[in-house]
Amino acid sequence: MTSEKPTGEPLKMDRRDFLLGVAGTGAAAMAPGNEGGKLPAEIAAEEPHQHGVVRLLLPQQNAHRNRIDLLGLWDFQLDPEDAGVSAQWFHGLPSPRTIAVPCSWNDLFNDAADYLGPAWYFREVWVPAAWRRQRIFLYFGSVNYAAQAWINGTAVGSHLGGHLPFAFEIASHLAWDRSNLISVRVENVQTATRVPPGGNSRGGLGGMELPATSYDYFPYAGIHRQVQLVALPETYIEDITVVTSIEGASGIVNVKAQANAEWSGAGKVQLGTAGSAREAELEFRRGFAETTMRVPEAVFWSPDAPHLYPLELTLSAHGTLLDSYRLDIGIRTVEARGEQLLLNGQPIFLKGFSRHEDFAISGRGLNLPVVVRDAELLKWVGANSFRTSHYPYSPECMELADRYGFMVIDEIPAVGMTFSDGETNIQKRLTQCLRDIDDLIARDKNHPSVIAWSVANEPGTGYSPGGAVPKAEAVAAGTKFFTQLLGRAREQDGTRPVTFTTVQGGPLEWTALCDIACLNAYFGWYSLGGRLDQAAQAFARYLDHVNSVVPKPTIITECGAGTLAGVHDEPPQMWTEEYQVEFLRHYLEVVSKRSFMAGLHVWNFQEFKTPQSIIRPAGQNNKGVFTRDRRPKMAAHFLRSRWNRSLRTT
Ligand code: BDP
Repeated sequence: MTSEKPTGEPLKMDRRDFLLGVAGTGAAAMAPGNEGGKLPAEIAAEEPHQHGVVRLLLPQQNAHRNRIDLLGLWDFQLDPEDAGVSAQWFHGLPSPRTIAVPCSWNDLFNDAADYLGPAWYFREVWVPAAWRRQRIFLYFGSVNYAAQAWINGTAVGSHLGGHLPFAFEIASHLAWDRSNLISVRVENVQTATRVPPGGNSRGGLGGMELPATSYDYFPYAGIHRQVQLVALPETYIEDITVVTSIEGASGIVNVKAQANAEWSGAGKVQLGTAGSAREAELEFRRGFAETTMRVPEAVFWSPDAPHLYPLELTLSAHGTLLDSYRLDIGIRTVEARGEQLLLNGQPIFLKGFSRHEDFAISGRGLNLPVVVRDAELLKWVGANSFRTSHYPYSPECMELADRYGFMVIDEIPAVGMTFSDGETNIQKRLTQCLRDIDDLIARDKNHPSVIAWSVANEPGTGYSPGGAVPKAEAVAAGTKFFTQLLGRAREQDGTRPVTFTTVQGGPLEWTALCDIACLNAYFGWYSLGGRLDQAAQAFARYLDHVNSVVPKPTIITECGAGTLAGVHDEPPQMWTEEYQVEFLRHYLEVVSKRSFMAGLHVWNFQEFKTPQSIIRPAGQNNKGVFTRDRRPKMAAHFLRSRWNRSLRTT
């Protein structure tokens, strides 16, 4: 075990080192995440390319736009031999079973529990004749990880990366006098150049886990969110960007709009509800228009008063409406200034959790009752914030965050980034990360709840003594990587702080590139277990040290202790409910004494599934304050009593 120290080597590596010591092997020695089924070598070696991808505004239905939900029961077949493409399964599956969409496949079928290789989805759909003169797209909210789609046997596109939406334009491949066949080939093979990377390096849990990942959550695979046929008018709104600022009691709302095909013409923005609505004319030139509106005596969005204003944007020609799109916006500002995080010019303290989209049976599939229940429980426990660890969450979850008043740190799936496996791999991961941050900002930029972008979770050098790459070189490669990635986020959105979460003891050169220092800390768990007083002292030293190097607003984005629900002891022992309470009490105490602290997120909101290993009982990470079925542990009651006191109180 490593001992705690305020600087230098990563302090949380003991988990991995311990396992490496026992196993005498890293994940590199193992096949990447494929124990559940035989994988063709070429899939692991050759990354498929992304093509035909169109970015759409979140589909909605109104007088000009239409959509058909394709959720429900689809045909499904695993393809462990990767025979589907050559056997033309896109015309129909040879021996299908039935799957639910959306859902991960892993918890549905015993023979697919750890299977991450190719699998096929198939269904038929009629397209209404009334859509004939429309632009038609096949839209996916999230497919993990690689998706390839066919319409009536013709390939229409492919996409890489889970948790973010994409669409393919399909009108020219549709039949109008019969039903259409949709097939989708999906796989989540773990490779070194994906984001997150698979069990390429040392592995998140030391390379002994099943399936082998480089991260501590289950690599659920499948069609995870909405699938829709979307019909848009010939001239349509491609993008809207709303940026708000505050002048005295007034809200200033800047709206930029993009129409397709460099369209020129007239448009309008209506802000507010009928009766009190304001309007502004838009003049589109080469597809672009902009206006700024003033809302006197505005109600500013905040966790205490998450007020939303409806905003409707329309395009018209010769008095006829061509398209419209509606958003709910919040007027607010967010800023990292000095050592404080400011919302509407006032210092704010984030109380809440880093979370996972995870539930029994549905896996990582969109589960709307759970999305709503989680928002209710967050409110109940007194949270005002969460992080979308370790990937973007569903649009529905983000919509609820706007309505409930949760301040969100919105994160791309860049978990387990390392910098010792060569320039080619690093560059490939960077390409995917840049695509992810572009897509995330495009999807979520108009949510008032999003107060920061996070471009990674716990990147590490990947350095090992005796390895080919010296540590300084790996640190320099990371600096280059994060300079580019954070720079891209700032370029796409100059209105929100950007950050990533640092592993305990990770290189502070990288943290210094961020606007907020986000730290994950596990003193009292992975080190100094059972010695909470010493752990609190080590934690305090660590915070003060980081602050002396990076004097910026600082947030604990993870801290937590594994806890078996219903297990009690006095004095508190590790794994008991009492220990989790005492662990959190110590952390809150240390944090509350430091003015540079701008928040604390407990790891985790709820227990979640993770690869099986000797440190994860029953394949579950037990650091949840709620159980996996969302029942409160003692710590939930403890946090509730602390967090409901006042906004600042930790
Ligand atoms: C952090 C990771 C998170 C893990 C957590 C833990 O960011 O994914 O689940 O630690 O070990 O390193 O519980």
